[in-house]
Order: sequence, then structure tokens, then C-alpha cells
Amino acid sequence: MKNPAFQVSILAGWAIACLCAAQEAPSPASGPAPVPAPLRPAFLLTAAVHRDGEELSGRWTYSRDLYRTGLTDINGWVAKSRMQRFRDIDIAASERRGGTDFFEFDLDRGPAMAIPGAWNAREPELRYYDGLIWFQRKFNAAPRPGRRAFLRFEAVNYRAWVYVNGKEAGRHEGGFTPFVVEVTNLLREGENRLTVGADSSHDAKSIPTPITDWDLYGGITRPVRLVWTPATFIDDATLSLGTDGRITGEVRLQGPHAAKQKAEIAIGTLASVSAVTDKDGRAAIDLPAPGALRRWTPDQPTLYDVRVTAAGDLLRERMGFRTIAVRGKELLLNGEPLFLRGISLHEEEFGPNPARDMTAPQARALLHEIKHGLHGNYVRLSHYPHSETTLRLADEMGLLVWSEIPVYWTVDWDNPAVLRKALAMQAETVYRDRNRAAVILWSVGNETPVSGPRTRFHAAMADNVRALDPTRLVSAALLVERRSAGGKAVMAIQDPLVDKLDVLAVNTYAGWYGADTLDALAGLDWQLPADRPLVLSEFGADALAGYRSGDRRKFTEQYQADYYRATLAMAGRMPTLAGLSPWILKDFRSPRREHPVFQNGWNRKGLLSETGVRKEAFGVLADYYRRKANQGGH
Ligand code: GCB
Repeated sequence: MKNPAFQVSILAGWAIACLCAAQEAPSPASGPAPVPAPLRPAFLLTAAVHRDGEELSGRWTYSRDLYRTGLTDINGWVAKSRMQRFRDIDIAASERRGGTDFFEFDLDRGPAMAIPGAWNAREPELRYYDGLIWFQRKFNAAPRPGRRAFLRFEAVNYRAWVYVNGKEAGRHEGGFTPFVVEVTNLLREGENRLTVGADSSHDAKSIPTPITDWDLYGGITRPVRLVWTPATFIDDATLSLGTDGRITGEVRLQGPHAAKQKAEIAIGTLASVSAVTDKDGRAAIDLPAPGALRRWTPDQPTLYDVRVTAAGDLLRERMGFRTIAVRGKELLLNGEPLFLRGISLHEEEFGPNPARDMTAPQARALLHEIKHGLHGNYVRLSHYPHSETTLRLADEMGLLVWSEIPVYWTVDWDNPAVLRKALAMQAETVYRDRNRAAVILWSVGNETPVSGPRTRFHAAMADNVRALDPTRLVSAALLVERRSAGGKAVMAIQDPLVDKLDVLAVNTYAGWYGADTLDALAGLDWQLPADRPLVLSEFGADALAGYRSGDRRKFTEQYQADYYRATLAMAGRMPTLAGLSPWILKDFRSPRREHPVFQNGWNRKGLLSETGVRKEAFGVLADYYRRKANQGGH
């Protein structure tokens, strides 16, 4: 019973659905990429954790759907299986009637798993499941007169279909960014049925493609929250400190009475200001930074309670205020030189079976190792937006952040629809995190081989992110080219994208991949643009914790430690070096890494094993950062 015409219409419908989350952006023509209009999701619900609502975490029942039946029996074409998600079957009543109704995918009686979290870690039989699973959670609610109800998903990897009481509420594509669907008119008194299809499969047009170096991690990986608002509500509020000493930002209302409302903003007890919304419900904020304002720094990460009131609604945030800028080859935090003592991090908690369930204690433990174990002040959150919990903790604990979306290795550079996806992901990330003082760098890509279409794609991303947020710096983790000149090995950045970047960043693995020995690193000559700061966004070598030999054998702890010594010595000869984020804090799951003795499904470049055991190289980097920190500055 295959119906090809119908399948095409589903795909077309999907493409439309992805785009309706954001306004259309122009696609790159040949020649220089145009500056696209900033994209804005329909609803943001900024600071959702502080809003009136209910977490829908807990046990959700589920049903695997390897043949994607739930996506092929819509629009009137009836497959043999009966999906519950749009039929809203009362199974208990059916049973009372004698159990004669036919249906499959019985989500009421299916197995259950803890949500949030990736299914791959929940059941052994789902370890390498890559496809569609339907989840169901029932909750009690009652429509509230004059109030609106929303479901906010912090992340579903990679695509999501959301149904409430059998009716579609929304769809989303992108595994690491939040989305909001309004359910005011779908809720009923009493028990409500929420059904979510989560599809982990990636393809040539997804971001990322299936070619990565991290685990599949499918599912509802971050919290889901039911949020209640007044009919007219504050959807978003943002503030930031500029290098001109002023705090600027905006408040956005949504709803029938969003225009001509007085919005009042208070920054702790230091300052308050008011502004009136325009016809679109937007009020611009501009005030001089109060004299007593304490600047946010990694050493003193001061956060203020920010309260925004308008139209009877209240939005609460915790915000820090700092400036970030570049002066020649220097990075400046609050006008003072900054060296980024960092490390890269995947979103994986400690333990032998991570589920990407980033609770506050889990995130705190990881960030604590960076801040207090390594003496760091910076973390590269690779290769996708990490959980909001992690970002809020970085603000609170004082760790600067590099943020990126998974435009990684390759994507379909020539495809305007893929570019629109990337721009929408960027927008979702920026709107989510722009109130985090910790975030200083937006990266537009990781290790993408240079070509015309690729550079135009990244250039459009760089323009987009600047338009969305002019207050932060733009970077990308670039590939470095190794050449021979006059018998010497020369490392150089040959990439036209540098013109679009404030901060240059390169990943270098000389001494691990490739032919260079560790001793050769001392002779590598780096040719770098002199006018911009450079960050080594990655370098690293695998080591199996506890594996030692008397020599420099690969995969030993000594090799990794010597690799760090040699690379840090090389870095010391780079005149524009402004920071480091070696690869990586801890071992992480990757189906790409199948060495049967040393890896077994884990990338072993961690300075910590998967359970948190420190390898020798941890001490090498910690000593280096301790000395750097003692030299003063941030
Ligand atoms: C890289 C990638 C990172 C990999 C790493 C490796 O350059 O950016 O995602 O995991 O190398 O271990 O090779």
C-alpha cells in the first residue's frame, strides 16, 4: 500500500512547516551573500523557567515506529495501523465496550521511559535506534478564562510533531533549540493527551547531516513545560550593556492589547525605566548604565534580578552586564585584556551511559571541573546549543561561552532551504541566550572545507547573527592548511571567510592525525593575520584512562600529556593567541570511534574519562592555566 504521490506531499508539507516557524529569509544568490532579515520565531517565552506553568517531565509511554506509520496515515490516507495520536482513543472505554475496536500503537499501555533524556541510553534495545518514536504524556488541565496556554519544548532531537488531544499543535526541525506551540484552544477540562513524534534521523539536508563525531541521542532530550500567560503577555525582554556605557534593549508584547502599553523595567534596585510599546507591541529601552552597576566578570559574575511589567504581566530574569570587544589582536572584557582559558565540551553528563539529561547538578559538576579543576574562565559549548540549564549556570558560576549551531563538516551548501534552516536555528539560539552575559562568541561553523558555496553560506550566517545581535563577536572554527616553504612546514589559514570574523579560530591536530611527530611541532611555522585575535578552538589526542606504557605510544596517557606540552609550547609562539579550548573535557560517545581496544564507541580525547577520572594531561593544562591566571587580567 505505497502511495508515492502522498509521500511527496508530506515532504512538501514538512518543508512549509519548518519555514513557518520563522519569517522567510532571502537565499544567497551568486556573488556576495545578502544580509537576510532577522528571523524571529512566532513565540519566544523568554525566561520560561521563571513563568507560571508546569514541567511535564517524568514517565512518558512510547511506541517505536520504524516504518514511520504515524507519518504516512495522515491527510485521509488510511494505513492499516491505527495511530492514536490523531484519533484520541479512550482505550479504557473501548475495553469496557468489550475490546472489539481495532487499533495498534497503544500508547496508553506502551512501555515508559524517563523524559527528558535520549532514548539511546534508556533501553539496551534502543541503543542504536535511529528513527521515529511516538511519546505520550497525559496531564490534567482546565482551560482558564482570559489565559493562554503554551507548550515549550527545550529540545527534541531532531524533528518533532506535536499533538494535543488528537489535534496537531505544531512541528519543529532542529535538535538543540527551543520551540513553542500555542495550545489554548486544544486543551480540555480534565485529562489531556500530549503526543509527540520524535525523529532522530538525519539526511543530506538536515543540520547536521548524519556525518558527525558524536552520538545519535534521539528523543525529547530537554524539559517540556506547559506555560500559562495572560491574553496579552510579555513574550520577550532583553537588555545589554554597550561599550558606550548605555544599557539598551527591547520588550515585546504579544496579544490583542500589545500596542500602546507602558512597560516598566527594573534592574535590581539600581535603576528603573519605562517605555511605551508601538503598534507592533515593541518598546525600545535605552538608559545610561547606573554608576553602581557591577560589571559581570568570570571572577565576579554579578547577576541582577531584572523585572519587566506590562499589561498586567510580569517577566523575571537574572542578568549580568559586561562588554566584549576586539582591539587589534586583543580581546577586551569590560575594556580589559582577556585570555580565554578554556576547554571544549559536549553535552554529556558524567557516567558510563550518558542520556544527555543535563540536570543542574550534572551541568554544575562539569562546569566546576573547568572552573576550579582546570582554572578555566571559558568553555566552548560544541557543536550545537547546549541546554539552557548549562547556559544559566555559566552565567552564575562565571564561565565565558562560545556558542555554535551544528553547521559541522558538511551541509548542503547550495541549498537555499538548508540555509534558511541554519538561519532559523541561529535565530532560535540568539533569542534564547542573548540575555546570558557569559555568551561572548557566536560561531558560524566548524571545520568546513573551503569552497565558494560554503563560504557564501557562512557569510550569510555571519551577517544574520550580526543583525540579530550586534553586541557579540563572530567567529568560526576553521581548518588550517599545512604547506612546505623553503624546507619548513608552514601552517596557514587560507580561507576567505576570515573577512567576516571578529575572532579567528582554528582546529589543529598536528601530532595526532597526520604525519607530524610531537617533536616536529616545535618547528611548525604559523602564518596568521596580525590584526585579529586567534583562538585555538580545538587540539587533542586520544588516551584511554589508565593505559600507560614506558614510551610514546598512541592512546597512552603519556602520549596525550606530551601532546599537550608540545602543543602548548607551539601555541606560545603565536603572537595573536587570545585563548584556547582544547578538545575536550571528557570522553564522549561516538559511533565513529570503534577501535576495539581503546575506544569501543567513545572518542577518548577527554582530559577526563567518561566517569570523571583525570588523565595526566588534565594536570598539564591545569598548570598552564594556573600560570596564565596568575599573570593577571581576566
Ligand atoms: C574535530 C571535530 C570534533 C571531533 C574531533 C576529533 O576537528 O571538530 O568534532 O570530535 O575533531 O576527535 O577528531
